[in-house]
Amino acid sequence: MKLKTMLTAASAAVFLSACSGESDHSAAHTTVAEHAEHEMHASYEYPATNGVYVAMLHGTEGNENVHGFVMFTQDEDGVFVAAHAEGLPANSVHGFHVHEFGDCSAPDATSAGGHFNPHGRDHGGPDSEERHVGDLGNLHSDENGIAHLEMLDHKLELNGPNSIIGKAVVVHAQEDDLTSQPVGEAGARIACGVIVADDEMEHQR
Ligand SMILES: [Cu+2]
Repeated sequence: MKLKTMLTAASAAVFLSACSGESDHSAAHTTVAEHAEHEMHASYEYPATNGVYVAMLHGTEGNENVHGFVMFTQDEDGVFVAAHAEGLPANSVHGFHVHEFGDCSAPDATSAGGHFNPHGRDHGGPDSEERHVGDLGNLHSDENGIAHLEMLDHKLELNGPNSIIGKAVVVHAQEDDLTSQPVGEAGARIACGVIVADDEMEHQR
């Protein structure tokens, strides 16, 4: 776990420096091709690490200031999730899920579909027995609008038919109450990113 925490911190630093130097980083990417090109560019300075899956988060229309990333790695006891987002309102809470389609091309990210729910369960929180596989709870921003979350999840899978690879991570405008059906009343989608293998992004250079 210590190694992963260090890796996360290093990636966050690289991400931030890459961001501040890129004038077009927060620009809206209206086509899939543009988005893919941006995704490749944004990932350029990530360390090459096998078995790491990353979703680069891009703000949806009207939320262009929001950006960040989510990393997923297999751990002995589950899937380790490290999320970092910036450009959020200060001291706010935002629903955070894996959605069923790896398509963030719609301006409002509705193209990502609903929560990833391969077992047909009810919506819940990350610690609920009854939950969608994609139910990851909430991101909490600080006074600077920065959110960071590290957690070990026991429902996500990175292999097999219910793998989250190729799906999308979505951040919502409002708090997920973890109980309301079907989506926790988390509101509009403010950021979205497709989950891809970190080493695949390396190959796309
Ligand atoms: Cu969601």
